[in-house]
Amino acid sequence: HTLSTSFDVRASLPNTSPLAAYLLHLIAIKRSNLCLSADVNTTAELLEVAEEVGDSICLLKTHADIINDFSEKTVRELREIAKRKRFLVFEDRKFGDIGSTVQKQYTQGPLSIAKWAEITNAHIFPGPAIVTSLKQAAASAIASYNSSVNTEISVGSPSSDNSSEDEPSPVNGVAPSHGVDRLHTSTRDLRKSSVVSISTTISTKTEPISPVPTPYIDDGSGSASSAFENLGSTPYLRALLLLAEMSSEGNLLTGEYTTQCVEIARQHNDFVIGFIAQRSLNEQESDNFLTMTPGVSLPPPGKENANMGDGQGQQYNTPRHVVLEMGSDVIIVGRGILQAEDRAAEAERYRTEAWAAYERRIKL
Ligand code: 6AU
Repeated sequence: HTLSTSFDVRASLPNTSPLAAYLLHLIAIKRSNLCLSADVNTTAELLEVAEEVGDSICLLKTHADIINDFSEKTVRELREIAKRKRFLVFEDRKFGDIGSTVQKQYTQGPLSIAKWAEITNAHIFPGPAIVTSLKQAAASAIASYNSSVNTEISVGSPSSDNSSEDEPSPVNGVAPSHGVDRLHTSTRDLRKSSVVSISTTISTKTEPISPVPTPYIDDGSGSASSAFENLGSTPYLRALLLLAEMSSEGNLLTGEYTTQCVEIARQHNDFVIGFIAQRSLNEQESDNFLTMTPGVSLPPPGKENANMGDGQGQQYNTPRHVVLEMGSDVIIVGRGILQAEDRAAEAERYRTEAWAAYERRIKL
């Protein structure tokens, strides 16, 4: 029944997790069910394409492990663009290991995905513990971040020069932006055996867990519309997509495997917000999963019969086919946009096509 229901109405259905509701509203406000797959190899290219197409997308998907110079700067600047242009970030990590290992892969290492991506994805071939483990890791990563910005410990005897008191307090769980200054402050205080904030160390080591962008806040750009204002406040949230089907030729995610995936998602619909799939898998009355579909491209104008593949197993369908005929909600487009001469214009072409297919599907 989600096929004929608008994104706005779906945002308000019972059992819709806060992040899914937020994304559904964001999609409706931006009139964009387009996710850019930003498969680029440098931070500069990532930021450039995010600026160029940010207004046209609801979601930006990354493969952080293909960015040669991925660093804290990559994350900080991407988050700044995401906040300003109002899109969520989805790290396409495709987790696929035992629970204990995926927890570490999600929260540790040079990528520390849980700190900066609202959404990530996982295969279910290791069994359902991959979902519960990622859910647990997301919860504790957020809790530890929140406590890091709120907790102070006393090291030795407090001195009168307690400069940590002068630091701006976190607003809404958001760490102060001048983390490096705070590190210097804490080092000085530590030498003096003064009061040191735990947050100082944690929030300067890596970019703090970012909040979901808050479109309702006027960021000074003058572009906050009343619709964005109505979207309301969203706390730090993380969510998961399960790979239920793939776009590549000869893949094994079919039949009973896909059915099992949907079952697992239903049992954890507070964390699993949807699927990577080629068609809607919402079958039960209570299902309200978001379907996100990769393997989407538009043939260049005048070449409607062009071969729809990349010669390496990828299979492409049009936005209209996946959204209108297969019931998908969000199209994921990489090279179709990245290789265009005018990427902003091409993103708009995809957004318009996918949105028209959605409006036709719900018969607006
Ligand atoms: O549009 P493309 O072909 O340039 O890029 C498609 C993007 C790539 C793939 O890693 C990803 O979508 N992808 C996925 C995802 C999103 O999980 C699943 C799948 O079945 N096929 C697929 O292409 O970044």
